[in-house]
Amino acid sequence: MSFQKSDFGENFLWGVATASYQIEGAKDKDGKSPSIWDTFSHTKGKIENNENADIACDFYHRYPEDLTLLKAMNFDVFRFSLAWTRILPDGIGRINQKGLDYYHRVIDKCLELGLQPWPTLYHWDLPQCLYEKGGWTNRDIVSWFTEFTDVCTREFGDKVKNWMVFNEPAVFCILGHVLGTHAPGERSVNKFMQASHHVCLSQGESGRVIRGNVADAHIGTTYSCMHTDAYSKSMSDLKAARRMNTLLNRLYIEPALGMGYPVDNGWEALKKMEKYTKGGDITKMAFDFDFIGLQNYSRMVVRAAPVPPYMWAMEVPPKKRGITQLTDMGWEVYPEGMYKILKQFGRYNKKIIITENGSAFPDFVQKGAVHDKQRIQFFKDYLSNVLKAKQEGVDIQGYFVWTLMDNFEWAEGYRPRFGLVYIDYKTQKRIMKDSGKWFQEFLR
Ligand code: GCO
Repeated sequence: MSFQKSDFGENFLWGVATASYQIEGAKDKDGKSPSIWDTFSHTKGKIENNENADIACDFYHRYPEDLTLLKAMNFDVFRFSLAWTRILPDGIGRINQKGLDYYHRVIDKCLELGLQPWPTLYHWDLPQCLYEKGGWTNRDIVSWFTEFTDVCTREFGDKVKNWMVFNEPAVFCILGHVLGTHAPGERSVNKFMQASHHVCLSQGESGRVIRGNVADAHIGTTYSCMHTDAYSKSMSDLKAARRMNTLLNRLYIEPALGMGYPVDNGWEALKKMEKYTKGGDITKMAFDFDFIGLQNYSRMVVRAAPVPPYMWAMEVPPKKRGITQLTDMGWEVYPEGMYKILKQFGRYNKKIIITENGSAFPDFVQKGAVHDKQRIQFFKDYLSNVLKAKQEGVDIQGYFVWTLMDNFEWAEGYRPRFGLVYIDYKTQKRIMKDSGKWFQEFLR
């Protein structure tokens, strides 16, 4: 399908997304305290090549240049996250003015350039000191997180109207608490259940704080979503795919929509959640978000597993299925998955903004340019599936690219490059890739 910008509608929002820990650097600057990601990345063996984001893209100092590049590519929206450790270095209580000042500078630069600032309150960099008190597994985090929300929204609420509570609860709960591949590196199903429940509670409560503090706020929260397919037509594989769908796509959104936990799906383990649920929690988890942030990269093919890595279901990795079209993350390029997951989420009847979509491919600088053809094709194919779902009536009102520039890709370190802008990490030189130029033309 060929398409142009106007096919998406006049008010459709075009943006790019980033996250504090992945780009800012300035690890100890101006009173910032360590986050769980500082600790985790400095623990030997956790990150490819033992890399860390102490410097990353040095966005902390180079934001004027980077935001100017973003504007040059003709986007309207800059999605970024607020580092809790810069604003409340002790997690709660003492406010660090220098941290607030930094985000004021970033926000003011956006406004000066005519970019809309869209902050996310939590993109995984929990203060280490709060982790030491149990982090997401401690129910007190609901009040810690609402305090952080309160400080941020009172401070920035007159300039910033678009807010997102979480980035991808499923990822930081599963990878951080069961698989142990992300900070804080826990491997416990019980901790995962506890953390998930406190995340769902915080989600609703934080939404209410924003609503109370910010006049005319437009409030959302984001979810990592993946269409799930069964590996075979056998009953057991079909059931496994259903359970995986619940874990990946339903567990964190349905409580927010007032539907409670999705216990209707034959995933017995989910009933454990009741252990942590107190009277009134179901109501507290619900909040009338203005939009859902949907983030999609690939799909998952699932089959029944005899042992429970989690939930008696396991992924059949693309390589094992003979898929050759893989990104540098080893993910299958599957544009139809975007369409399918949008149709699934469309059934919730809420406004959707695609708050992340993108791909990592090997990039090379040739005579000062980066010819990333594969990435351009990826965007064309995914965008045409977005358009198809939109034309069939799914209420999609924006699309944000992951990501502005190459950055620290969590456990994978700096190897995968997702940016529209190439970074030379030795010199911090920025080069707009051909994909950035493609958007520049497309959005002109
Ligand atoms: C996520 C995060 C990003 C990642 C991106 C690529 O969606 O996991 O929001 O921080 O870098 O998704 O993996």
